[in-house]
Amino acid sequence: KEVEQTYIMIKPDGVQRGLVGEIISRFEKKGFLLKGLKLFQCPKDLAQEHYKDLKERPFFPNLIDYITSGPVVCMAWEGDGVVASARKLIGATNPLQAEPGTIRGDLAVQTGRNVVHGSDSPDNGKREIGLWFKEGELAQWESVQTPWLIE
Ligand code: DAT
Ligand code: MG
Repeated sequence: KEVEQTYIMIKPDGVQRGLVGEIISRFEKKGFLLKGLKLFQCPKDLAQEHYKDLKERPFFPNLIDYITSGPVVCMAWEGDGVVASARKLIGATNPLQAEPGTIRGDLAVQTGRNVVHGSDSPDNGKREIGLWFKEGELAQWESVQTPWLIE
């Protein structure tokens, strides 16, 4: 069975606010495996494809402007249960409703500036990693920590 992967992205507000290290740290410390990482200026068509399920929503144009307003940090993280666990680490879409201890609960106040994205299902994890990373951009490696995290 394939190991589960999720697409995590630090949005332009997270980059501008100097939260890149802090956000990466949360996933690193949890014990997931980093498979891909890059700073990237997202073109409009990619942002639209990424959020295509939301294209009829009134906030869609704003969302696309926001995501393309500056560089983002693209990440692929791997591990059993990583999709749901990353969503928990990230917290609710509206940061005012996100629990303290979550990334959005601790670091953001508005839905339109909620600093980070995480895939909502393993299928979307695969789809989004395929969208944001090119062939050869993911690293094949094993962490020396793995035997100390997984029995
Ligand atoms: P999430 O990012 O928690 O998966 P989502 O997939 O429903 O949430 O929406 C994607 C992004 O779109 C979200 O992070 C911020 C924006 N968004 C969602 N609902 C919104 C709303 N009601 N008003 C403004 N922006 C919204
Ligand atoms: Mg979503």
